[in-house]
Amino acid sequence: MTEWKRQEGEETIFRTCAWSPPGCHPVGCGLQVHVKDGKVVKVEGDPEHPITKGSLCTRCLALPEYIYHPDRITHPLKRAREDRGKDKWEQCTWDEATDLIAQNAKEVTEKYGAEAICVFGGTGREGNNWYPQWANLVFGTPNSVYAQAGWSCYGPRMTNTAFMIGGGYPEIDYAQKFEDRYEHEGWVAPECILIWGKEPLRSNPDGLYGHAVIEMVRQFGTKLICVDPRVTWLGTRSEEVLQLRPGTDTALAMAFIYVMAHDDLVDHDFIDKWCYGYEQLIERVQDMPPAKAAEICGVPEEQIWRAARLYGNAKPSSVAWGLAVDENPNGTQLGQCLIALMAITGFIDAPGGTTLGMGDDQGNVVRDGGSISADEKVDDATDSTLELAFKNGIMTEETWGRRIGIDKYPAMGSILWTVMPDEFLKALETEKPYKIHMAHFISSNPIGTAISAEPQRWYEALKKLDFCCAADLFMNPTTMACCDVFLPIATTVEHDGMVVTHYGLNSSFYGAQNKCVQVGECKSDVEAMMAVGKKMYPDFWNRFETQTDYDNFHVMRSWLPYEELREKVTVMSNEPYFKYEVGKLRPDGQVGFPTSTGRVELYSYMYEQFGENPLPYYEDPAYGPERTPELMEKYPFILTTGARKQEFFHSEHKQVPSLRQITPYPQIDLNPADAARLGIEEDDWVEIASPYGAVRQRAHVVPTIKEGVCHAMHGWWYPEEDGEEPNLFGNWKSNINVLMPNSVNGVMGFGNTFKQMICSLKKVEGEGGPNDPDSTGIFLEPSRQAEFTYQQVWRPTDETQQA
Ligand SMILES: Nc1nc2c(c(=O)[nH]1)N[C@H]1C(S)=C(S)[C@@H](COP(=O)(O)OP(=O)(O)OC[C@H]3O[C@@H](n4cnc5c(=O)[nH]c(N)nc54)[C@H](O)[C@@H]3O)O[C@H]1N2
Ligand SMILES: Nc1nc2c(c(=O)[nH]1)N[C@H]1C(S)=C(S)[C@@H](COP(=O)(O)OP(=O)(O)OC[C@H]3O[C@@H](n4cnc5c(=O)[nH]c(N)nc54)[C@H](O)[C@@H]3O)O[C@H]1N2
Ligand code: SF4
Ligand SMILES: [Mo]
Repeated sequence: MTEWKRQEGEETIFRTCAWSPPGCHPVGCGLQVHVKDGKVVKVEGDPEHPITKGSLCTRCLALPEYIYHPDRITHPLKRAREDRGKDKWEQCTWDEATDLIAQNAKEVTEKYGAEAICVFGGTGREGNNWYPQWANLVFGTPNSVYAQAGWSCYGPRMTNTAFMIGGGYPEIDYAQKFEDRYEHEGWVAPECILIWGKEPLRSNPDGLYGHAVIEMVRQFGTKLICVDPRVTWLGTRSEEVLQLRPGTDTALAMAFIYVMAHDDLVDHDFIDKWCYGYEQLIERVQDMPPAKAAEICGVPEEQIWRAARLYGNAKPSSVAWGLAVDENPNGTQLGQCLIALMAITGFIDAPGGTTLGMGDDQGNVVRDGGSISADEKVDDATDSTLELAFKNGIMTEETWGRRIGIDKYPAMGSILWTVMPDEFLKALETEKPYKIHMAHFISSNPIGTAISAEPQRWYEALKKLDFCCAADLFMNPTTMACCDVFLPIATTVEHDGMVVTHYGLNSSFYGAQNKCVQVGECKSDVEAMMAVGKKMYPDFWNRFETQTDYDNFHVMRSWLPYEELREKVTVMSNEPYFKYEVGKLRPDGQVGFPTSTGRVELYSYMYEQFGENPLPYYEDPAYGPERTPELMEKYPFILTTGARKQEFFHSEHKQVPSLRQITPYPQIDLNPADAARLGIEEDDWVEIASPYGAVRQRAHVVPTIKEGVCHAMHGWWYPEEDGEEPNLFGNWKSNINVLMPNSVNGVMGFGNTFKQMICSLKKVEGEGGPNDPDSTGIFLEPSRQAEFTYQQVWRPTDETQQA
């Protein structure tokens, strides 16, 4: 094994694992970073990395351009409150910047209580790992905010898993936990992978290394089934692509279970021993025979039978479930069906099936294939963030009880440590149940073009706050519009750290992030947090001097002391299969799954407890021909959005030349038949409108998208443009989320319309680009009628009361 740091001529070469910034999930891909005269000169893949074996995607290859980009902020900045929206930033010292943050936080806490502060975090970047700590341990507030309508990313799938299986996160098995990988004794390749609303080649989400799917297809003949309204790259290599109408997935998944039961393609032994509620589930799916699902989903009936049989006959089989599960108000039920499909085959936690992790929902019990027992707990190091906050007098339980929106959505509050986002937006606007005065943004840009639905509302609401600060790397619409202090953050190769897949919920390996260079005065997220923490609650925070102190303090992070991990670069988790048979899944050491029945709950007591139907049911999309027929005349297309592109991570990377040249403009995909009818040609600028607003993107006419459906890119702004208000880097021009409502949620609060809205399309005459003055900020009258939630459709039935 090559050393983690070596000298070759004038270059020092570091072996390290990537996380963020720039944006990525904890995939931990292996890098070799070449440094000359204190500067990164080249980044290449690390052939010795057990998972990625030398391959990298474009974003890591473009790291040098990102690190040394002229627009990158490398010193702390401050700005007078009256200059918000103007480019009137002044450089200041870290001491001054952190003083300003601490002073304001203390003032707000004294006057209104700590809950008047909120901390925004986005998706699983490293910085995002710390936003509950910033909230609960630095500011003592319960209000961490993940601002996506209906908390529609990973949270719903985690909740499905927690309620039905008891914890962890099911992932396809690509021998990712073992050093010898595909050679590992006992490992077998999945014979079939059902890929549902996910494109892992582009997204590598949450620690899944998507390229492994290609490896298994090539080396072991693994067959693929894709459920997707678009034919993706993997789709073209699949046995079946079920091109359904977006948002109708639950009908299709119920029909899959119907076929499995009809043909008796299930593992009765496993079901008898380890599943609860199979009979009720099968009775429920009798409502959804393939013929009915075919009609709802716009998929041939024959194909449903064929695909479900292919899946049901495969031994072993696996399921890759993606974001389309979360971004759907009926997605809780979809997730429920997909977990059932993983379990009734008997291939859950089995080789070549769907792996489970041993982490609890804090992600903190994994060690060397076994759990950390209570007597191994050292001081308060294994306490959760909340326990630490209470114990150290930083936050009281009473303050924790004021977390916004959780009274209305307790299911969400029981699994996730944040506010209920849609309710939080209302709280900002109405100042009820109380007024929020201060916000801190870490790895999230809610006025920008990714996380928020109706960003126009977030913009108005956030501008009112007394004090705002951010920890980021570039100016963006949020920092420009409302921040008073800006803390410059170090990239993944500029600080030490640790990365673990699935945030510890299902770890394949632990990787070291090894510091290679220092840029300006940038600090890591943890260092920035410690700097403010020391000024807020020194008794707690003064115990840490370096990021390594902090990492080693936390069990999830200190599975191996950082100093040892650095030398090894990666250490495999080696988690075994069939953990439920030997008591390795339950905290009490009993066999079975950590649910109340000890089994996989196909009939879910937890759902029932939170007022949700314990069994899956289908509901039509919130917007569409069934529920909003009158709107369809004006908005006849079904709109799905945000399928990932390898060159961008959400709103990021638009300023990196070699990445931007791959896709220089935002694109809306539409079918050639639709394009012909509308007189739209490739590259035409198109105005896309919904009842909430209108924006422009460029037409990409492709047969791979279903007729009547279009797909728009998310995350588009123009960092090369004027950043001052009102333009805000062209934030409103192509931002597809201007068209999306908040508050279209399922019973437990989850789901949004990002993947199943309605829209109209119109060719823009003339030049029509984003710089056409007519195209700036076209808002239609926002209609707030969206609050017809799914609760109004589904009501508890007698059946719910039984059991
Ligand atoms: N390069 C890159 N990687 C990323 C990200 C990024 O921005 N860029 N973002 C990260 C984040 S936060 C996440 S959550 C993951 C998400 O990653 P994935 O889970 O892979 O999700 P998406 O790429 O959004 O969408 C996957 C597929 O769902 C299809 N789809 C659209 N609507 C529907 C529908 O209604 N039903 C079904 N069945 N399919 C549908 C799309 O056509 C697309 O092919 O990616 C992560 N990785
Ligand atoms: N229409 C549509 N919209 C979507 C989606 C979709 O499918 N369709 N997907 C949604 C999903 S799943 C998600 S998760 C959200 C994501 O939304 P967000 O996670 O909020 O993404 P960004 O808006 O790109 O904001 C991230 C900011 O963090 C900064 N940053 C990156 N890495 C770090 C770091 O390690 N530390 C710090 N301090 N800052 C960092 C970046 O510079 C950027 O300004 O977007 C959602 N938006
Ligand atoms: S998935 Fe791509 S961007 Fe993310 S760490 Fe791996 S190579 Fe880098
Ligand atoms: Mo996400």
